[in-house]
Amino acid sequence: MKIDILTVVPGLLDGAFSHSILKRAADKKLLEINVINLRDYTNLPRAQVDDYQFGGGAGMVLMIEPLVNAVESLQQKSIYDEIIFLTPDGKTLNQKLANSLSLKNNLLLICGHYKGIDQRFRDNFVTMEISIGDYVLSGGELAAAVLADSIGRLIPGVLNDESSALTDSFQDDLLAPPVYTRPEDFRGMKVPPVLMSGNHKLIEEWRHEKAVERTQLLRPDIFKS
Ligand code: 6GU
Repeated sequence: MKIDILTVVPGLLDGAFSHSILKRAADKKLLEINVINLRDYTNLPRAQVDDYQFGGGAGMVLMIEPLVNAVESLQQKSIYDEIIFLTPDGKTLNQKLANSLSLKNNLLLICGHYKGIDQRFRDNFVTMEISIGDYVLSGGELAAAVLADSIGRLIPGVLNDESSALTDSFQDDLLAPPVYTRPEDFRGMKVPPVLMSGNHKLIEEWRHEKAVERTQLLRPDIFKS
């Protein structure tokens, strides 16, 4: 899979994908992430990409021309399955959406900044709008990083058995059960004995029970009996 990210602040994404699981995905050639600077696609002086909004009001708006120049140039090399604009008024990201996007081959993520982007670009070029939650960020970059991470780790072969996506919180509408590692007793705080029993069936039952308990307690809104 390839994910291209178009931004006016490429520095915000420096290093976001060069560690841990997404680095492994890149090393295994399962995922390629390219950060593209929108300023490379304007012909205006001082690499201008934004302007005042018609009708007045505070805040700059990303201009349609550099955005379209960039998209059309990138489309010479890639056929995008989705052109996604990251925006607080988009559809809220959840695991189901990440799962479905992880099945695509080519995604283009567009990061907004300032007051937003020209509506004509949204109407005519964007195919999907995604938010990462009900709060406002200063730009779409951190949201794009969250989205790319949530998608990238789901690509088959990226995670190994130990970190399998199948046991994640939310994958089956349950939060993950608690986990423990050495030592077995830290200052009198002990690991639940069932985990030391060696009985895998009992352990699986206990984990499921804890996952259900946690979900009912912490996220009654997602709990299905
Ligand atoms: Cl995608 N962008 C911005 N600027 N703020 C957000 C967001 C996106 N998702 C939640 N807040």
